[in-house]
Amino acid sequence: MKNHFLKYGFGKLEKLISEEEVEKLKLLYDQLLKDKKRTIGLRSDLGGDAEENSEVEKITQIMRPGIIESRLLESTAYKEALKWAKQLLGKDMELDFDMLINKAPFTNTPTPWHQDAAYWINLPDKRAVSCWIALDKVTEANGCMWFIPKGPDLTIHPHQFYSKGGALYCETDTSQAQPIPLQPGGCTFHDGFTLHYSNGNSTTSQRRALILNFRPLEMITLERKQGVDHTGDRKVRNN
Ligand SMILES: O=C(O)CCC(=O)C(=O)O
Repeated sequence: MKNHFLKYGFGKLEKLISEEEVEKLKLLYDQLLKDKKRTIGLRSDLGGDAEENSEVEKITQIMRPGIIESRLLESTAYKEALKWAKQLLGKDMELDFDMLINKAPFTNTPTPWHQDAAYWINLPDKRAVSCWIALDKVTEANGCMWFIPKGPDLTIHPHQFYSKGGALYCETDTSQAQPIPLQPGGCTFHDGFTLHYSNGNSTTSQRRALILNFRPLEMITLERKQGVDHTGDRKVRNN
């Protein structure tokens, strides 16, 4: 996995956490999804501003859920992902932020092609890795992750908003893109410069992902000094 990640910018683990752990996480996850009061200020629709009076978010994103539900932070998911982040990019890696991204049944809204680094401020140490943990079985039909393999390239392509208030997007050649289906408890890792995407959910069940992002502790300190804590509005910060 490490060789693949370092060579292509992404990797996959069949199992990061046990089925029992997945079940515990799903309970906390569903409580947060239902609770619009508690998640206010951290929650938005990655699919764009929800239509007025619409109850259904196209893609629910909840940033830093560990702030409001500390039991998440006790999960072995956080411990195991951190172990891997250190293996992949060095012992100084620490959790920068966590997030939940849920695609509800039949919401049919893709997460457009992008690089995470476009959302972030420009930091001197570019090492960063996101661990995307599937809590449901993920397939092409409900929104598994897709990646475009890359070398050690740190170019950030120009990004723009895909829809008002929604996700960032960049034009790219997708001919080499690879889907990564997973069982619950499996995960992918990608670096901040790897282009990735997911299809909309066209199935009858949810597609719940817990995403943990790691970077060097010194860079997290630098971000916080500049007021960046991964809450607040989405912006292109790094082109
Ligand atoms: O879950 C998704 O659809 C997209 C996730 C993503 O873009 C990320 O983890 O960086």
